[in-house]
Amino acid sequence: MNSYPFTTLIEFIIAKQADIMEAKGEFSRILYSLGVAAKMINKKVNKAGLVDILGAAGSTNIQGEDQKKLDVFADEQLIGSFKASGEVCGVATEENDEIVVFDHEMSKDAKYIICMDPLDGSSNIDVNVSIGTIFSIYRRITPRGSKPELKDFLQKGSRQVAAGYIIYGSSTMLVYTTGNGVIGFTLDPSLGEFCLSHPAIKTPPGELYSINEGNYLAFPEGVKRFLKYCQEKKEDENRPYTSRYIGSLVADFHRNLLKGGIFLYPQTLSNPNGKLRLLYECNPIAFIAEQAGGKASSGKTRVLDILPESLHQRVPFYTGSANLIDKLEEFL
Ligand code: AHM
Ligand code: MG
Repeated sequence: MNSYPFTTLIEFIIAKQADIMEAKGEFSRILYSLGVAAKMINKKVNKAGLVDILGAAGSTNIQGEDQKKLDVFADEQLIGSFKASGEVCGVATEENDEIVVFDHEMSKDAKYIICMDPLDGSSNIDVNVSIGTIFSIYRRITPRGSKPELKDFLQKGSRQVAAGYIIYGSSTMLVYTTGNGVIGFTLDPSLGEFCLSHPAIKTPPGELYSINEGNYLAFPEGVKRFLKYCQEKKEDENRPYTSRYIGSLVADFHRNLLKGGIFLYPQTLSNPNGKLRLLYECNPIAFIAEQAGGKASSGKTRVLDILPESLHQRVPFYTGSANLIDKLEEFL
């Protein structure tokens, strides 16, 4: 009998292995690899300020290793971990212009590909603000044994078999879905284990809105009208709503997921197609939003129905509680 009062990620994986994806332990191995990389990244993120101080005198740290930007470090950790799992044949990441193909012996028969943003919101690291890792898993289209191709990555978000994020915040959490609800694990730093803390996340109706209002003048008229609606006084509807914006997608989304709210990133002057990337930012978050009972839209269509045309494609992104997305769509 386990004396530790929580179910750890490993215990959960073993218990649920038969229920998820194709019941052959493939997802378990991917999730396990992700958990290991997440702990390595978490350790580095926690030391970010310190590493800067230690690295300030030159480009090497006290062990004599080259100082690496944290997002590059995260990218390398995750790629290394997924490669070692043997279940992933290639990845697309924010850090690499092209797809990264794993062609060593172990992974050539693997049938999954991953799209990921290794460290989203990384400009927030320097100021101690929450950041995250976002991932999205698809079954490849090309035959096993062959090299994965671009078309394996350009699948609609509705074809994701799993997606999730890790938030490096006041605590570190792993939140994911395999299309059967949303589950959250919190890292117990004393044990170094992710522990089941949120067995079934459902997003409540929302009264929070999150947007970078500095871009207001470039917003579509419908978004401007929606913002005015949020700010109007109407006591029986609890308006004005509260505005909360961190500037880290994972942190903004995570708060709204648990408390209820809407996150908006419309087109702007500098990003006429929106800023956020469809494959490794919007799609995984949209999958989680829907699985928690919320919605995700580009303003024109359901995000998960968009057929991607390129790896780093951007899209206007609206996600969160169903009541607020429905209301926004009335204005749009
Ligand atoms: P990044 O991938 O370069 O880190 O940018 C993505 C981040 C998101 O986390 C966040 O939602 C958005 O950029 C914030 O943008 P802005 O600073 O324009 O509000
Ligand atoms: Mg990003």
